[in-house]
Amino acid sequence: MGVIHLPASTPAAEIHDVLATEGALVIDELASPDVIDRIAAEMAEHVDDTPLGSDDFSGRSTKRTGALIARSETARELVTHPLVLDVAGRLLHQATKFQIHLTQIISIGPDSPGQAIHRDEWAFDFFPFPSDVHPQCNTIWAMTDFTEENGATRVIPRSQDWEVDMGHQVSETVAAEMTKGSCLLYTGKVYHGGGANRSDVVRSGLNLTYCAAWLRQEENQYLSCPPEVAAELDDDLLKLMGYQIGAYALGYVDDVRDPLAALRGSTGSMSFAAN
Ligand SMILES: O=C(O)CCC(=O)C(=O)O
Ligand SMILES: [Fe+2]
Repeated sequence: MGVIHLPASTPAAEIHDVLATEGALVIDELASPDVIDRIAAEMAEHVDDTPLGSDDFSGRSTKRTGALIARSETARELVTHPLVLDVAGRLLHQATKFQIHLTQIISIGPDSPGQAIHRDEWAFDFFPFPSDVHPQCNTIWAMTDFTEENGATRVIPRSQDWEVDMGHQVSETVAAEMTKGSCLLYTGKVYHGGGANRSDVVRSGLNLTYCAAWLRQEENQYLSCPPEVAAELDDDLLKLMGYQIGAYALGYVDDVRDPLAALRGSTGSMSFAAN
C-alpha cells in the first residue's frame, strides 16, 4: 500500500488521525513554489559549502545543511507552519511542550545508494519508547519533486508498532513521491529511509523535526543560531527553538531565570507556576 496523500485544506485533527494510523502521509503542495525557491536561494551558498556525508548512514553522496533558522528567513515560515504545529502538538500531546529538534536540507546526489531503513527516534540512544509514546514528529518538505527515481523518501506505512529491527529492506518500502512544496509528515516510529538517487539531478528535501521539550535536540539551537540573530527573532519562534522551560524547571538559566527572559536581558527569577 502506498503513502496516503491529503490536500492542504485537510483539518489538523484528520491529518493527525491518519498520521497516528499510517505513521506517514503527504500533504500536497502545502508550501508555494515561491516559498521553496526563496529558501533555496537563501541557502544556496551554504548548500554549496556543505561537505558530503562521512558515513553510509549520512550518505557519502548526500549533503546535510543545517541552521535554517539562522540562515534562511523564509524557512522560519515553514518551521512555524500553523498546520504542522497543530498536528505535531496532537501527536506529542503527552509532553507539556514540544520544540524544534532539527532543521536540515538533505540533498541526495546522483548515484547515491538508499539509506538504511530506520526509525528517527533511535537518535535518542535507542531508548525503547513504548509504542504509545511519541517523542517526535517529523516533516520533509519537497524542495524538488520527489520521485522514485531521484530518491524520494522510502516509507513502510503502518510500521510504527513493529518490533525493533535494524534489518528492514528497501523491498518492504514504498516511495513517498510528491511534488515540490508538498510535505511528508511522519512519526519517529515509522520505518523509513532516504531513497537511492538513480537520476542525474539532486533530490532536495527540507527536514524539519519536532520533539518533546524534555528531550535533547538533535541540532543544538543555541549554537546553530548565534545569540545576536536569536535576539531578533519572535518570542514564539524562540520558544520553539528551546528558549522556554521544557517542563517544570527544565532549561532554566543561572538563578532560575526563564531562558527567553534571559535572552531579552531581563533579571529576576521566573515563577515555575507561570510556565
Ligand atoms: O532524505 C530523506 O528522504 C530521509 C532522510 C532520513 O530519513 C534521515 O536522515 O533520517
Ligand atoms: Fe530518518
